[in-house]
Amino acid sequence: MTDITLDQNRDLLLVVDLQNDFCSGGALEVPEGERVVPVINRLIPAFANVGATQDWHPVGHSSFASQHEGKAPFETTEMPYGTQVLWPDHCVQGSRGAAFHDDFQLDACQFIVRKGFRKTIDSYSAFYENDGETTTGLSGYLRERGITRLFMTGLALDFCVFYSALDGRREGFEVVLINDATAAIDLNGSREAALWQMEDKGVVMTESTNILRTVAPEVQGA
Ligand code: VGL
Ligand code: ZN
Repeated sequence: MTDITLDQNRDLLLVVDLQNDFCSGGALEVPEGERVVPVINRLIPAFANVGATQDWHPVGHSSFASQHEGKAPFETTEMPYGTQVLWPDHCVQGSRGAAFHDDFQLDACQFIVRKGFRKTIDSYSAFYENDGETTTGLSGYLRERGITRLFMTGLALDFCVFYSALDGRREGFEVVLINDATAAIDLNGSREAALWQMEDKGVVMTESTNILRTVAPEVQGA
């Protein structure tokens, strides 16, 4: 695989939803989600620009199956903005499950975008809520900082990482997916579908070693 040389002025490492509820034992666990934590920690020192997203739902959020009579987690329902997967209650604001994984080097993050805080609408993407219109403000923020290329990591590959990557493309950013720094929920083949659609939209696929190989040993991280 080809090496990717970073341009510190314009590249940003985006860490999506590296929260307890998406790791083993969490309310919406991604199988072995925590496996990505050391990979991401190794990548962090290689980047001058690092940011994170945090899934941040109020109690009784409309994406929770518990709010829909007769519905079980992982079933779907129709919302005014389209079809919505219903999830177990997860990432409730202020809860232990919503906190970042303890080992994640959060101190390196220059910003945290919280999303999913409006009770009646879910938000997978770091850029837009699930209506595809309501913005989080992230693209304006990144543009003002001169960022043009996003390196995507975190959880879950087939939901929040996927929608963030596609919206990043839609907003005109170059997007690179660091495969071994993500893990999938994989609901009904959603992992394969996400990978295929990302490639189709011009998301570049790579592995962390293709980036780490190009940086000096002293910044290759822990
Ligand atoms: C996510 C489902 C619900 C994610 C967040 O971070 O991928 N997935 N909320
Ligand atoms: Zn959520």
